[in-house]
Amino acid sequence: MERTYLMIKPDAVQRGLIGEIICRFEQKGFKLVAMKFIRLTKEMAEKHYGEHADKPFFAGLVEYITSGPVVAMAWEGKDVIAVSREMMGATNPSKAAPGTIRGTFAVDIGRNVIHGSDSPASAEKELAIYFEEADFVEWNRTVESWIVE
Ligand code: YYY
Ligand code: MG
Repeated sequence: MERTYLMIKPDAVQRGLIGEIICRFEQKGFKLVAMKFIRLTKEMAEKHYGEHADKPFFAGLVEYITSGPVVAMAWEGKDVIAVSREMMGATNPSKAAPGTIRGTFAVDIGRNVIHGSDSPASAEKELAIYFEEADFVEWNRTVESWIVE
């Protein structure tokens, strides 16, 4: 089953949106398989956002993402990588469709409340930054057959 890395960013934690955001992925039918409440070190942040190292917003991005605790999560499910990106909405909340997470809870690209892996390769890379193999919990959801045929 496909896995992705989702992270509730410091602004969403500060604003009391942890429950709201987790609720959406639970209700959709995705399965939580790992979760940590942590504060990123500068090294973790630079690794996570390595692809943006030469962008003008990089320093501010690292400062923001390390400014307070985040909720680091691994979620599993059918097409979870692409579907969770759709549920998040566009990177710039002003362009994010109403009803998406960013479209509902955010207005500024620098405070866009959630991160989600954008491909299988980035999911693998990002999950490895936050989790060891032992952190992933194997569990059977009793409703599984009512979610996936
Ligand atoms: O994957 P996603 O978070 O939707 O966007 P990315 O293009 O990977 O950029 C990562 C992160 O950087 C974005 O969530 C906000 C921030 N950012 C920014 O502050 N200013 C930009 N012009 C582009 C991205
Ligand atoms: Mg990205």
